[in-house]
Amino acid sequence: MIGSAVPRKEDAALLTGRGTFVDDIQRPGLLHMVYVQSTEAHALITGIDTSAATALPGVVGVWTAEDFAELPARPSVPGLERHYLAGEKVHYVGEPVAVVVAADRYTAADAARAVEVTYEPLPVMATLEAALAPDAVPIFAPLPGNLALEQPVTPDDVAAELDAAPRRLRARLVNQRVAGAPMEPYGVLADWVGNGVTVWATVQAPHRVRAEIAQVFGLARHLIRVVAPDVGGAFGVKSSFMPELFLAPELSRRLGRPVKFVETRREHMTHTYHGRDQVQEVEVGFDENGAILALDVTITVNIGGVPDPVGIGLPTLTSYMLGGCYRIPKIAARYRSVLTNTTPTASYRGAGRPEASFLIERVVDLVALELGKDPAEVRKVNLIGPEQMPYQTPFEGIVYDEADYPAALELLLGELDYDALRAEQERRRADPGARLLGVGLSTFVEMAGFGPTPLFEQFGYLGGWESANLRLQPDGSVIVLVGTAPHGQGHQTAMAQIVADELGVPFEAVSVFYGDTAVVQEGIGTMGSRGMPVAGNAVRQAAVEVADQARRIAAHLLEADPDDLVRVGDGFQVKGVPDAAVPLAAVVERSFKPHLLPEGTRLGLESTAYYEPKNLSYPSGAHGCVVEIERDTGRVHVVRYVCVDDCGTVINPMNARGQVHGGVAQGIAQALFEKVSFDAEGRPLAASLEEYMLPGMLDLPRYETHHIETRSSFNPLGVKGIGEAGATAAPQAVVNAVVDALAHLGVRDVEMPCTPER
Ligand code: MCN
Ligand code: MO
Repeated sequence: MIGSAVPRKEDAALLTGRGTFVDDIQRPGLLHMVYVQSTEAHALITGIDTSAATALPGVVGVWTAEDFAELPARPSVPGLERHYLAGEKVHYVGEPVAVVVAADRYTAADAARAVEVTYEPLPVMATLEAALAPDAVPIFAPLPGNLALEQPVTPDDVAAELDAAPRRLRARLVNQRVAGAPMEPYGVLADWVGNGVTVWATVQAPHRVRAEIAQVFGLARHLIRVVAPDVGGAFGVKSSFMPELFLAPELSRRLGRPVKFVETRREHMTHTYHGRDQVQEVEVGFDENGAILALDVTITVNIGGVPDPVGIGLPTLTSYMLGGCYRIPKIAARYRSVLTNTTPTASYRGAGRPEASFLIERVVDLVALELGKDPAEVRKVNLIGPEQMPYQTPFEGIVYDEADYPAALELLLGELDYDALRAEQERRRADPGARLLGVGLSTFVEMAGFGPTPLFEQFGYLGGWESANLRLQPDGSVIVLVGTAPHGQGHQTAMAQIVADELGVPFEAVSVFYGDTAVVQEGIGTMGSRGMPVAGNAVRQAAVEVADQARRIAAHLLEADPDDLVRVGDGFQVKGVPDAAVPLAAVVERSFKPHLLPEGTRLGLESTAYYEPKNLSYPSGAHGCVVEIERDTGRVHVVRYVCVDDCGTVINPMNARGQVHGGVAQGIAQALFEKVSFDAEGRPLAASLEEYMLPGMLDLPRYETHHIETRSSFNPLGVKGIGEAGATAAPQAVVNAVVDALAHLGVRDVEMPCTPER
């Protein structure tokens, strides 16, 4: 089954409207919670008048920060404990200031609007420049300045190597702020009954939420049930702290009724985390051939008004991946995480790695332009060869697994018909009536399968092990519980494929459950494309262990040595003796009969496995984009998009392709359309989908996808994650194409999004 494009088990329900999302869940006596969000970007709160709101019929109450003073601050990095509601001051437009509970959502929204908050304005620092200016006012009280973190990722500089390089150039690259914009915004429903609480939430890591609720409320974990039901996309933005995860349970406890919170789109666009927002200062040293000799990078990331521990540290991941697919002997990197009066930023599809891939792929194209060489040639000069794998990068602990980067590029160039495109480009340039043609390449590598604890200590729960529990039912069917919390990736299908192969049972006989802490005892969650590399291997391990138990019972039934048995059809057979066979069903039946088993045999066929990888996996590939630019309007059309991806063993080619399509769509969108921006007063300029330019079907090309399958030796399945690869590869493929189309006019860079105005 591994490698087969079987249709997804989850689609029957989702495509016929039978999915169950947080907002679908009803409870008797349900109350609705809405925030009063700050209208100011930076101000002292001088008063909150709730009288008009509480007077509205149907309103249960209005609570402000001081009403939750008893609730311990959410555990986080020491010094960065998150508050639930803004207390003395607000840090960005959209920050929750008060919470209203009413009998229905409309009344709650009306009441929230009726709450009168008075502010004493403070200077607003909506940009990095303003926040770092000498006269800037500190934004977040626990931190002395707006420079929340300044950190070298590498101990030494590369000044000597840059000095020694025959050529060098500098660039300033901007990776703008974007929004994850999942179909379903954030939602929570909490029902506190007796001495325990059930929380349904649109989260990527329910067990993490359970642990945090346990800590804040001083409750034992078994009294808390967190359920991530069907989740309508997350893209990383549903993996960080949200105050409603704690306020809804607390209000439910106080009111003795269930409380639901579901964001509107506008609330989502100002309240839930944004991603990216990095400025990168780069200096690169290279030779006349285009070989890159040294890279020096300073990253400044805008983390918004209240620091999130993930957002603050993401440039560490950017730094690790700065070398891309290339043999760059010396890299020096450092970063600054800066507070501004904007919505906080944290992980968004790729979380730190797309920013690195964008940087190095733009740099390679700049080097090519500078030398008057073809970007494909400069890539060939620098690519790490397959014989160099595993490849130790300049960063400790960052070792690339098996891959053939040059082969991916060759396949891409062939599929693009690259030389013909170059000839066509020349022809178009000479024809004033023709649209300009540009070709952009992106040979990328990204890190997936967030696992090894030592590497991920800084990011807490983003890494670590994953758990799987597998049980053979008496009828031979299989129930698998897995610790991830997928939200569109198709784990029911992919995990069942793994089990079918390892256990020798039909794919249809396997059901996979996840996302409920009462069903799955332990788990970490779905982020960092760890589904297949970490959880997939946990599931595999559980299946291997159960298959081993079954083999021993079958051997007993056949009076043979377990090592002499082979798998046949749906059972076991003594090697070379077709008559000596036993079906799995008989083995399962026997596994529940202690009197017929050897003394000491464990009853049932079941295993719980924890798997933590020793290393990450490094999906890679080569993407190519062809654009046409209208000469008179500047409008960019993506006319072709070709992907070559290597995610190691492909579990489900259709799913893997779907992941690439989705990621590439988001990457093209970042390159051409999307940007979360604020005016100088910190007011959001793109807080709804009228202003925030999500692409539509007609803005996106037909994707041409190809796979190279190089098994990773870093995990037993040989897989690399692919959930974030498309988003990592695409932005620079598009921008490189846009710049390529305009290069003969002297254009060296176009900032994202490459709008007609730009
Ligand atoms: N797959 C495969 N073979 C591989 C690797 C993956 O067939 N070698 C397929 C499998 O079917 C698997 C899927 O791709 O179910 C994704 O697996 P993986 O790459 O391991 O990633 P995760 O399951 O951990 O998913 C997380 C990843 C992340 S981090 C973001 S962000 C993201 C993404 O997935 N958010 C998504 N894809 C998304 N897709 C949807 N629909 N919605 C989101 O919010
Ligand atoms: Mo993610």
